[in-house]
Amino acid sequence: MNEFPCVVGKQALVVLPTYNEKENLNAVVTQILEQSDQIAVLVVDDQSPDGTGTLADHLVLSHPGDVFVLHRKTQRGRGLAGVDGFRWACRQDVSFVLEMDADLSHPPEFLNRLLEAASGVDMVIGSRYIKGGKVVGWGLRRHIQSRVANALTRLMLGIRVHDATSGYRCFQRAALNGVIWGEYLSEGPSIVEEILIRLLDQGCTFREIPITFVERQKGKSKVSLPLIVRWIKTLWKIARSRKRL
Ligand SMILES: Nc1nc2c(ncn2[C@@H]2O[C@H](COP(=O)(O)OP(=O)(O)OP(=O)(O)O)[C@@H](O)[C@H]2O)c(=O)[nH]1
Ligand SMILES: [Mg+2]
Repeated sequence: MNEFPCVVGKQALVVLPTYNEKENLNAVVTQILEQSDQIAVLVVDDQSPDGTGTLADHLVLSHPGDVFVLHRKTQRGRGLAGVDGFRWACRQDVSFVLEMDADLSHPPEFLNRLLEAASGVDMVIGSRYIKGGKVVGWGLRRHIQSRVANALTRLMLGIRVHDATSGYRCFQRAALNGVIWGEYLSEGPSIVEEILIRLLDQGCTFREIPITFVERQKGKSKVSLPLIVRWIKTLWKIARSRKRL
């Protein structure tokens, strides 16, 4: 399958990193496309053992021009996949690039609100932690984990974003293009914070809008203790590398 076709006649492209999301992919892609005929989707799969990549190929065939897939063959990682997906997206003739998780934690109903809020700013963050934002389905431990991750990010990077760890975002393609071609430290989920800080350091503007985050109903989370430890170490490296600039 040609991995570098073009997105034609769309306003926005959603980058959707996937690893073992076979149970969610059809639903999330269908719901995204239902929101607007101006939105296309790029699935970025890391050779998921459960066959998510094959399902993505079928979706490309059943939604020509609306769904695209990038099959990564090198080292897997949420961060590596995100950067490759954004680089692919930045080569396309779209005004906006969005990112979201494929597990339906980021409800596609908010896509149009993110896009509407993006006029006049470089980046819109779908926030759980401003008035109107919500999380559904988490126990106390997950709430604490997420709040601590946010506080740590804000402290270590010295930023005042309410939901600095949110991976539900919309970027002006031009702004993203200005930061995405450099070297990144993150192989894993800290890519969310690393891209955020790159944009802020470039003087990019942002706005947060409330979203509802829904705990995944199907498939398994890829978050584990070693991944959290690596996230903290990489965040530390990101903070130190900024001080050296
Ligand atoms: N391509 C790719 N995608 C990944 C990888 N790890 C995670 N993802 C995707 O990144 C998104 C977020 O991963 P999740 O496992 O849901 O992690 P999370 O949303 O940070 O945490 P939870 O709230 O526990 O679900 C999902 O769409 C995953 O399929 C990876 O190594 N490669
Ligand atoms: Mg998730």
